[in-house]
Amino acid sequence: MTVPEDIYEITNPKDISSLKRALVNRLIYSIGKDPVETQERDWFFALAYVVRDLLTLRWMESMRRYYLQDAKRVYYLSMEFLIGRALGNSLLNIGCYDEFKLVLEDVGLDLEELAETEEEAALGNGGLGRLAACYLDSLATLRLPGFGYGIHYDYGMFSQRIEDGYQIEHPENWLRYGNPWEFPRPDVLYRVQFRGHVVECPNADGKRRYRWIDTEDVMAMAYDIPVPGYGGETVNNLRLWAAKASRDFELKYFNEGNYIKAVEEKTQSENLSKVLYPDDTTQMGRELRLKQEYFFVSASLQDILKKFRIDQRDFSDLPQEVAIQLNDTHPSVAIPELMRILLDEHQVPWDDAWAITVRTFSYTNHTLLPEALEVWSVRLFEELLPRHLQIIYEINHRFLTEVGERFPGDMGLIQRVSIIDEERGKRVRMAHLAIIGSHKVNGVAALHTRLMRTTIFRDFARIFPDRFVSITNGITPRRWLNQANRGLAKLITETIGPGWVTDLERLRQLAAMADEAEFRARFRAVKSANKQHLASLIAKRLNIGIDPASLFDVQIKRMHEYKRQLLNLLHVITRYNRLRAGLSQDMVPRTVIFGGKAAPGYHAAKLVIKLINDVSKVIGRDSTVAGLLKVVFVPDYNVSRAMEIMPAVELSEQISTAGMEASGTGNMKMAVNGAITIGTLDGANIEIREKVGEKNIFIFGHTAEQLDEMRRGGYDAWRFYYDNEELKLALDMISTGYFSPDEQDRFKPLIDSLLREGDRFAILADYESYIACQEEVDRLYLDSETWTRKAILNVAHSGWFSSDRAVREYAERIWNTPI
Ligand code: 26V
Repeated sequence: MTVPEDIYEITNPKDISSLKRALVNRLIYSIGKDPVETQERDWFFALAYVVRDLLTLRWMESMRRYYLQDAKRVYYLSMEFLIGRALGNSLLNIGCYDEFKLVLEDVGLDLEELAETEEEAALGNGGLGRLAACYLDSLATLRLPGFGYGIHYDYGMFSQRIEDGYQIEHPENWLRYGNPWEFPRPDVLYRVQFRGHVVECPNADGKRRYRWIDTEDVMAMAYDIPVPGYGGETVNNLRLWAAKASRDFELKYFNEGNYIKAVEEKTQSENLSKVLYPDDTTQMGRELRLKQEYFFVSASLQDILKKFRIDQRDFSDLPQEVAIQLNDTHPSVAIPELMRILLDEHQVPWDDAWAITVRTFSYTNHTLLPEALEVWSVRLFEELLPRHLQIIYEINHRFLTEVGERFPGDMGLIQRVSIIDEERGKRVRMAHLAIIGSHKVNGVAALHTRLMRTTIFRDFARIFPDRFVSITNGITPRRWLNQANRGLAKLITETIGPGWVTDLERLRQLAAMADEAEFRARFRAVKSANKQHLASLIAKRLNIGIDPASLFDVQIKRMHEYKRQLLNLLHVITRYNRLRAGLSQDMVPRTVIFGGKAAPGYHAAKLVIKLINDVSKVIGRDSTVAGLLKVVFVPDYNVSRAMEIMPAVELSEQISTAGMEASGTGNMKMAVNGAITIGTLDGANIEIREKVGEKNIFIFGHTAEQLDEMRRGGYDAWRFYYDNEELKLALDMISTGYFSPDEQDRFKPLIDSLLREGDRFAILADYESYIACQEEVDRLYLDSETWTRKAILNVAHSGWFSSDRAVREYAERIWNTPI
């Protein structure tokens, strides 16, 4: 049917009175509340429904357009999408923010306050999940037919509370009041098989055929979330899968008359999409995690192929029509799954199926840390996915045969590149599978890609010299500048016009302004207002007073040993000691802000949180440093907290052990918000230095190569301890209970890891240059004109870190969907 135009409720989104009518209609008819008797949440839901309505029309138009253009589709498969709140972002992207602000004022409500009632979609751990969300924003803004596929978790990232300085995890029931953005699609339902066994049966033509039978099945039901691009023209889709029991259980037990058992089994299978795994540090090989991975991969591939087959195309066309990006190895079981579908369900010959598969998939690696690389025991794989294991064996066999032919006699090579790790119990190495089954493998920053090619995947780089590419991460300027920092966005738009929102490199035009005193004053006024705002939030929520005139020194990210929050703390303690010794003349007042969650089982990271809080307490109580030094741990760091903090940062702490942070994206968010980075030559910091210029960044510490060399010569932790009195003092204070008088050896494990267990993260080796670098920071901060100039240049030269640039590179170099 064709829809008559006059049926739409809002024909002109700039017409305030029609917006208001729509809002009140939603309140009454969708929420069922009398406008005279409402809570703030009711209005939030009513507003979200109106906005969703506006998105829905454009969403349908976008889908029609893609269909008519017969455009190649890009599918981004990710276990995580760390979206955050959607209201403010959607309003800005469709260009109705101010209009709705007026409408709400009319009914006596404040839009910003209302926006706070939205539960955030925290369906991710950290960098990898947030990157996926930024890329969805860019795909839509660039008008590319790019779709996310993931899991509809009932419980996303846990919320963090701090009790007595310790992290306590609480489940976050973000769907408690329902999710106004999503469309449940009970009709989009796929069967996902598990367990069972494989039987071989000859085909009519005598060829062997495999059937996977007697499986235990779970259903995957779709939830669709609209993803608006900037300007609101294009709206793409994020499809998340929730587990629903298959009716087989019911029938089986109902027939036996065992009703309770039937319901029990039903809840069991629906547990699959219950919770996000909150540990991105160590791979633990849990059965439920592998089930989650296959569950969403299987449903997504069925969905992708169903859409592809609409026009009865031949499978050999798949790579021209479809690109599938694997966000880390988590969805890499998609490779044997597509093979299984082609081989077993459509009788495509192996070589053809393999060529189609490799040309369709590409894989992004996000970490080099060996403990985070995914491996699954062959036993578990065989139990859950017996047919996939067979296919993996066959992929491996053919691959190793080819390698053997190309590199005769190199047995070590065969063992090293095999998908199956034969040592320490047989295990499937998912990264090897992902590399072999993709036509492109990308690292997320230049150094990261180089290390990938020269260290953990060097054999593969030799075997597939053209497969490895580098695409440095990016962040969306819509959320991280236009939305999060309204003050700076306004100043920029007044200075260079509004084009930067979709063409961030235009920020370069600000470079000339850095030399103008008047512009610097305005820039400073914005930063100062942002700092005051953050100070007032901290005062309100944590009841801690911080001085808005002090230097805001910020480290916000997941708690990890390699990110070295402990190194930051050693500087804080050293600073404290210097202040108490009366050496305050060259030091500027500082507020050191930390925020981040530790994985629930990561004891060392949790102990660092406790140490930060203990140090904060001691310093906070010491009147001799009042007004000069303060330490704040902001609990429950998440996307919303990040949006509050980023605009107020002056010093951006990016101090990971060189070679260990694949890219970092918080570093980019802070730079574009006018912070100056203090960091190591790691991840994208290197590229930030290239872009902003080495005079406008504080670099310290050993390079990845130097650390490598140092370790080869034998790392002597004690030498650093004895050679530096201030370091020794700081470590001794921690280990002798200066910050924990109630439990003197509380932090002994942290000190032991440095002094007795080899200091894997080279904290001691980098201490001295870090402290020296921090002294330089103080010197520069005293000269506020020069500081401001450098901060402006950071903004001006951060345009390249837009996720629009990154997604364009994927489109050109990997997906073959150039823009
Ligand atoms: C690993 C695991 C292990 C099994 C359980 C769940 C889980 C979840 C995630 C991960 C991988 C985490 C890797 C990651 O987040 N890497 C970060 O990716 C960012 C985006 O590319 C990058 O900026 C960060 O430097 C990198 O640490």
